Amino acid sequence: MRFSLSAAVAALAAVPQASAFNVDQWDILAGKALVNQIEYQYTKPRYFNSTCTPQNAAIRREWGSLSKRERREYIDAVQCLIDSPSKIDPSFAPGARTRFDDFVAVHINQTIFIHTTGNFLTWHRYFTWAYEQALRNECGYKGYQPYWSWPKYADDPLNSPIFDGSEYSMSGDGSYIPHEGPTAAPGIVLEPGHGGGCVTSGPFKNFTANLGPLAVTLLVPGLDVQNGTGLDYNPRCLRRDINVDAASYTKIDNVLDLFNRSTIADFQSRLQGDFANGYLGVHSGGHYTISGDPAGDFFASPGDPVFYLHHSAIDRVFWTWQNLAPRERTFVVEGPTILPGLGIENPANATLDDVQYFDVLAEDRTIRELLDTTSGPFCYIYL
Ligand SMILES: *[C@@H]1O[C@H](CO)[C@@H](O)[C@H](O)[C@H]1NC(C)=O
Ligand SMILES: *[C@@H]1O[C@H](CO)[C@@H](O)[C@H](O)[C@H]1NC(C)=O
Ligand SMILES: *[C@@H]1O[C@H](CO)[C@@H](O)[C@H](O)[C@H]1NC(C)=O
Ligand SMILES: *[C@@H]1O[C@H](CO)[C@@H](O)[C@H](O)[C@H]1NC(C)=O
Ligand SMILES: *[C@@H]1O[C@H](CO)[C@@H](O)[C@H](O)[C@H]1NC(C)=O
Ligand SMILES: *[C@@H]1O[C@H](CO)[C@@H](O)[C@H](O)[C@H]1NC(C)=O
Ligand SMILES: [Cu+2]
Repeated sequence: MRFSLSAAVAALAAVPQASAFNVDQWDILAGKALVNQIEYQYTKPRYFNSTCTPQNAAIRREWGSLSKRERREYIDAVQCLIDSPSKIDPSFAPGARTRFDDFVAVHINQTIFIHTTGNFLTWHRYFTWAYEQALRNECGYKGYQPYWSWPKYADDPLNSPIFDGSEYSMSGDGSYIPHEGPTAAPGIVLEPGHGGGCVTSGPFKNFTANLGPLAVTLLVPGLDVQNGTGLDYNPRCLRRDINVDAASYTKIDNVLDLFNRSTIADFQSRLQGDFANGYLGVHSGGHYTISGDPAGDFFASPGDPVFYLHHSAIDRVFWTWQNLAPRERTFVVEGPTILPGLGIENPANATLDDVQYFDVLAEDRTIRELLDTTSGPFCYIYL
């Protein structure tokens, strides 16, 4: 029973996308991960009373494998969040106007506690899930959060179904403003792209970013950091500078390189880059493929709607890595509780029982509850 089910799921994992576009090595490993996750459910620790199984879980799919109609349903739901009023306390985030802004505000406030920290992967997993829940529960979306499989488009991101600027895309590049390339990480300066101005095509061409920026990396005249917390009202156009130099760090070899790293510490630090050795990594690589404002801002990056496709892909990397060896890689955490380099001596290290705060976005949860995509609050898998 178990064996034939695994075989069926493996076949299922390989088939649906095959006719639409090329299946890559990551897709094949994701299929193996799914088979392992199915087997692991019988022996995994029962921390929670979840009725979720990998077989009844929601399936998150790649943007390019969605039909045009499915992409439009997603885009319309995002537009609904943008058109819905904020629920956050205005004394906390005075500049939040929309429900979409609430997510940006919580990310800005938590930035120094959720990057290069032990909770980086689980925090962003839960954040992306909360966004998916808002699309479904508040905006009538019937699908699930799609992801952006960067390697499929890394040679030419502008001609991808994500950025081609059509009404079925997440909008295209900004208009061209001559500028220098961004410093994407300490010591890593990228070639500039051909944008830098406001996004002029696709569903989000008239989108207004309200919060931030706090850490501007797009070097165009007149784009100024916001002083204070970054949570004040600062309406401006969405700018992008689609960057093929950054995309080179998201090619398939950069993804595959992660899966044989046997410890969570090695895996997550390679994923977030090795800046001292000039290596940007897939996480920053994806952010800087978008570039611009707010996408190139470490604090306010969720203010570009494509953020959630990127972080769903980061989560798929994490999910694949975990389920290639689920017994050893599911309930593990390692790393500090605050961004290193802020002058805090020997900060506490993250533990499985650390509580993650999400304000009005979602219930507080421990890291332990956020490590298995088929228990705790979650019930999804990836194809
Ligand atoms: C799971 O269910 C059992 C029996 O109903 C209950 O005693 C236990 O507290 C529940 N555990 C959690 C984590 O909810
Ligand atoms: C985040 O928000 C809380 C609640 O308003 C506040 O106490 C805290 O100082 C904020 N953190 C940062 C880093 O701004
Ligand atoms: C763009 O947004 C402005 C301000 O919200 C609005 O007045 C205008 O009608 C919008 N244009 C389009 C094409 O949606
Ligand atoms: C932020 O503060 C600096 C220094 O006081 C000032 O030069 C800059 O104009 C301020 N930026 C904004 C957007 O107000
Ligand atoms: C990763 O591990 C797999 C399975 O153990 C092995 O087949 C593959 O060659 C390894 N890849 C690298 C790059 O080490
Ligand atoms: C955190 O973990 C690191 C690496 O294992 C260790 O060197 C450090 O002492 C730990 N910090 C605390 C406060 O326990
Ligand atoms: Cu982040």
